[in-house]
Amino acid sequence: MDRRNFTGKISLAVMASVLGTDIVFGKSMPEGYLPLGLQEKDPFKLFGLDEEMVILNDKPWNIEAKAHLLNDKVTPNEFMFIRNNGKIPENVDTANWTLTIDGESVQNKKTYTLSDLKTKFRQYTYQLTLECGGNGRSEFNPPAKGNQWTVGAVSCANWTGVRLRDVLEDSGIKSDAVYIGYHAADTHLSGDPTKEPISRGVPISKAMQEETLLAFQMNGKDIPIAHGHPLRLVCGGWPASASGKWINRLSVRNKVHDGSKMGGSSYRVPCETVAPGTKVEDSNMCIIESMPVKSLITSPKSGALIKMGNILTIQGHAWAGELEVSKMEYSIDFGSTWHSCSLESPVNRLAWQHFKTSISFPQKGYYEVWARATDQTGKKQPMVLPGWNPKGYLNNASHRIAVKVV
Ligand SMILES: Nc1nc2c(c(=O)[nH]1)N[C@H]1C(S)=C(S)[C@@H](COP(=O)(O)O)O[C@H]1N2
Ligand SMILES: [Mo]
Repeated sequence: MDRRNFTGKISLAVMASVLGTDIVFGKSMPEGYLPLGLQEKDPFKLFGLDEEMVILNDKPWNIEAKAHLLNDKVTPNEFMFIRNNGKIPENVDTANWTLTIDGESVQNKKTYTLSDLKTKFRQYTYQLTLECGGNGRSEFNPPAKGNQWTVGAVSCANWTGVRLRDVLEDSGIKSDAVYIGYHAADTHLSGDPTKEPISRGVPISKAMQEETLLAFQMNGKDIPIAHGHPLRLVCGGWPASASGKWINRLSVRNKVHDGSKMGGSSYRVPCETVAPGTKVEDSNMCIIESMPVKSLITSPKSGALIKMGNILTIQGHAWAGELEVSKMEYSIDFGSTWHSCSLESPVNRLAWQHFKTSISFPQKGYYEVWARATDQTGKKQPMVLPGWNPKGYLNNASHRIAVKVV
């Protein structure tokens, strides 16, 4: 964030949210004064991130976790990936923030303040898995343009808010409603105020699910600014691009939403598998919906050393978009034989599941532990890169760690 843009425009509430605590005598600060704590450009301090998080891009900010940082059952704020398409809004005024529900297929266009949302509707908390559609992009060949995410653009935090369904029902949706599209307060990198960095959405059926939230809290506190303070949409199990941050308007559409990054090769893949590098017509590209089955070994860290005769415990998470993961396996012989891990049920639908197992190795030497999840329909993670697509989405290949037995 740029000091010049900060000064004078930023509200006390936003400063407090970036600092992670109230500014006790904030009302006495001279107008336009930027507290020292915010003159910091260090993204780790700015976003309260662990120093091991990896910065992929600073314009806009895109930051991922390493596998071993994601070992917690519920992802803490400091290990949560940050993915931005534009500039994080700087003048968020929580007291005057509103959400407008409009669009062709709404009966009554309505505007809610945050306190309307909080008081008028029942609140729910769910653990929801959010994975960037481009997570794993760095492995594609030929390479795909965009942030070179490895494995760490996934999180499962606790989200608290109201059901989108309850708010949509309050505004009244018409029977011809097809899709909802979000609009948000972040700004386009070009500086052009008429352009939206991203404006995506989901079909009505996904919007109406119990777990689809208009959230104002993450992990029990106000959502951090980088993750969408003061209001974000959370559509667990779908590419996280559907979960609009800083939202101030939701349009109920009578057609598939046509906002920024809904068309072309954005968050879309060839409807049928194509050979790597193929040019695919727009009309043969399909919007990514539920994310595919995937897993991550979060402990130990790749490169672990263990003593011959000792048992290695591995653990991690598995998820499968809208589906449940029904089986978790590992291999230490490059996929020739597979053995099962214990797997917990999700705490709620769309939350990732935790696996664990103990492994003993036959002799000293170099090994790889490969992990493979199977979803409830029997679909397994592939061993190698799945179907190539122009933007490098949906790489759910088996995760692996190196282990040396000495
Ligand atoms: N307004 C807005 N919402 C957004 C984005 C954005 O750039 N602007 N990025 C999307 C993408 S592509 C992802 S992967 C997730 C990332 O959420 P996070 O930064 O909270 O992890 O936010 C989504 N929501
Ligand atoms: Mo994303």
